[in-house]
Amino acid sequence: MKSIIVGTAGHIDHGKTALVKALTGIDADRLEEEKRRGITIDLGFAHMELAAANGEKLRLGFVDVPGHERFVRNMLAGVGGMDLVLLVIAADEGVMPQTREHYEILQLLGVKHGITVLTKSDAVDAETLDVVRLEVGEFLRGTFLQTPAPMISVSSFTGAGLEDLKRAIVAVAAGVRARDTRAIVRLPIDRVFTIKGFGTVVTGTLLAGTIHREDELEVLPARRHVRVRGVQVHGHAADAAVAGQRTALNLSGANTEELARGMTLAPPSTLEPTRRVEVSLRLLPSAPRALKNRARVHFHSNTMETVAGVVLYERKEFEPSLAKNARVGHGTREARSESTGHGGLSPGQETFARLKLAEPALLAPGDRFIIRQFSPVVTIGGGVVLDAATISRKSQAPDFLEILNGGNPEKILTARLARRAERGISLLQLVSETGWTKEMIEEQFAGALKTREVVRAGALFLHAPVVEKLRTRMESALAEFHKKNPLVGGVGREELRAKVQATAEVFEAIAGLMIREKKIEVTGDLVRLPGHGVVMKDEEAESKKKIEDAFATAGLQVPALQEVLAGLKVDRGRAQKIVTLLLRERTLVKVSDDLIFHRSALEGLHRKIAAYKAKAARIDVAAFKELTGITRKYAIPLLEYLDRERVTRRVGDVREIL
Ligand SMILES: Nc1nc2c(ncn2[C@@H]2O[C@H](COP(=O)(O)OP(=O)(O)OP(=O)(O)O)[C@@H](O)[C@H]2O)c(=O)[nH]1
Ligand SMILES: [Mg+2]
Repeated sequence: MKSIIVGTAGHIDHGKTALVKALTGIDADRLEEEKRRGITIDLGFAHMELAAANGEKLRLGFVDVPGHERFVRNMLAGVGGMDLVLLVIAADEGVMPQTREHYEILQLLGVKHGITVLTKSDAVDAETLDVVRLEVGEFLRGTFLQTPAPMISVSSFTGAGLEDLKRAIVAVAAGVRARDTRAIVRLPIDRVFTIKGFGTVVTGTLLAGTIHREDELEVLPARRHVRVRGVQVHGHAADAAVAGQRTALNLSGANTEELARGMTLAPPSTLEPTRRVEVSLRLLPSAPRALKNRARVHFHSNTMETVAGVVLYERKEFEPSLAKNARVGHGTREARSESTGHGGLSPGQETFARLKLAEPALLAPGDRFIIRQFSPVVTIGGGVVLDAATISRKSQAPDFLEILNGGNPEKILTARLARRAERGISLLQLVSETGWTKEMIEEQFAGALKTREVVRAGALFLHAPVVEKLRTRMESALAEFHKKNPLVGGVGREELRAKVQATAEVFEAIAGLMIREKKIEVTGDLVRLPGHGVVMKDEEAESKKKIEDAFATAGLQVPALQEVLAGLKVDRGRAQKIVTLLLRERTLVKVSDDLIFHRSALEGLHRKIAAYKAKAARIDVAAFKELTGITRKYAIPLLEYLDRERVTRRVGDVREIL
């Protein structure tokens, strides 16, 4: 079963609501004021089912919009989810101002499927109808509604043409692509109300994904968590609503005052509201004047609206051949001229821009939007959101935006990866930046991971050139260290990480990679280049063994270091270096200025304390001495060591075992 959203558009009084009623039997004008004044003020909804050509059921959700010029903002809240639009033009009036304005909006929003409906055919004679047909055909030329898109004349009064219209809807609907299943669930709210005995209900057109009963969702930008108590699709209770359906949700966790049109429901902690978006922006050829850099405009996207400041980037000439097409984004490189500075955007032109929103909104790349002049309020342009996760205050590189605009998911992901440079980016961050599911992202990266263009580093993805850079830094840092410290076994991890300037996560990932490739070696805490580090002469190696053994056999009753060194064949200086080496390797551990222990002895101590903890939560010096069999001389520094290691904590005269 296919579900699509059919929207109306057109001038006031041209018979949109009457047509929806003639088709569905439902009066979409639900407000008392609408009924009294005989006009539509806010969005209206209806639904019906038709049989598709293949015999399957076709579910149609209708969104009926107001034609009055004062209510264009309500129309904009409804137009976002439309798959197929009925452009309604009364045969006795022809093309009127809001016919044009609505039609321009539909094109800016990238609506691809539609039917032109000439209403009130009963009110004109056949000749007039023919003339209107020609006029309207001319008006539509070069756009998504030009022939072969159907143009059908109907009368909602006599029913003439309605069957033709239904057939045309079925035919056009067959070409409507199913909603994106690779995108994260998003339901922009268009209505909020209460039903007695039910509580809070919100409605909207589900843009992507599936919402089930009992799902936990987050209301954004309010960041309120709610639970779905019930789902209704087309007025009937359902277990789930799927993308492309008019959806009503009964929610717990929020009351009507806390929810409003313009907010969006999404999975919890997945998507981020923003106040800055990078966009591709087109000014309508009919815009009254050029759009100045830093102009303020009204911004509408999905069901939300706010005020936005426009920062124009390098200008992109708008291809004349596209001028009447619905193509707003996805411009080609050729469509962009050289930088023309910030002289403003002329009518008919297209450019990249940054929009600064007065309030945070949940927007995702690919979302279409409309801008209206601040005052007087008229529709002047629109475009597509390219990036809603601007990580820099500076202008984005045009190349980056060009790739986002290009629409190739793999290239987009790689560009987003490259933008994060040394920090890398996690799968969850990518989900939040793109609005795509994890599965979609992993699938898109599969090829690049194989060719090593993208490298997976723990929870992070890194771009290959960045990995290369870090690897080079690591190698030169190590080479330099070995040159300066020929007798030392390697650099400590933290020291090396600081030199490489990588986060802990990225550093570990790169190190892991290099270990597997045998480009570096690691012993304990020390990292070195293969073949580097300590090259010991026989007597040095023998001395090293002697020192190690002396401490290993001593247990916790360690000898003084000087005593051990005195018995060696090598001189003082070299002996000291060997001790440094053992300390770096963490074979030996310095516990106080004059006490050094073998690692194995300390490990034994840790085990003893752990076992003791099973009997008592606290230990004092006497008990510690008894437990370890050592004198006060060793006991005090060892206890202080344990405090530092957070194995124990001193409380007065005793130690709490942690
Ligand atoms: N003769 C005739 N009149 C019609 C037909 N359809 C609608 N009308 C009349 O046209 C007027 C406007 O109809 P609506 O359906 O409310 O128009 P609308 O486009 O929804 O108007 P708004 O929502 O306010 O923009 C009403 O008085 C209808 O009775 C038709 O097929 N034939
Ligand atoms: Mg109406």
